[in-house]
Amino acid sequence: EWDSRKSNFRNGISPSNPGENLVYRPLSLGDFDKGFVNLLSQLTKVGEVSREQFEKRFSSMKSSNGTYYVTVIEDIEKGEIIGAATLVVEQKFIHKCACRGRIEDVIVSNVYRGKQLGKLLVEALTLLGKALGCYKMSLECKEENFKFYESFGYSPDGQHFMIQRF
Ligand code: 16G
Repeated sequence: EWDSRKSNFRNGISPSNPGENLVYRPLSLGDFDKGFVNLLSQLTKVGEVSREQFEKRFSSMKSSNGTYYVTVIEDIEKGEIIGAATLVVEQKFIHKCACRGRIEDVIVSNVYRGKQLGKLLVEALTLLGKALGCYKMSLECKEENFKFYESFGYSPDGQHFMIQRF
């Protein structure tokens, strides 16, 4: 749906044309067998995720209409998921019951780095969030990635994330 929207991609790369043998699309059920979960383990600890758990989470996300936009890049020659990123649209009461967009779990397989795919994922989801009417977009990242995200219009806002792990 967002493919057709006006975008500002450069270098010939776009959501509808992510590169040779590559397709950018929403996550689908079959992606369990295409290494989606495995790819996420390049981002953080994933642990054991069974097919059943994956399918349950997939349909739960899908049924919470308009909240989760999990997108993937597939290498169709290999039948492998090599990139992924998620837009979460969080509903608020503030800002006249607006929504806040969060970019989460951005990962490109290390074999496919340097092909502007991270840029593609982040730009596409940022445009999608904007098109969906989010009043702001945010993401968490390491300081070393600030430059990368700044190139898409993100900037530190003086607030710092505080976390508690369980
Ligand atoms: C990064 C990710 C975040 C992900 C977290 C996992 C981006 C922009 N940020 O902060 O979405 O959930 O790493 O790390 O992709 P954790 O396992 O330590 O929570």
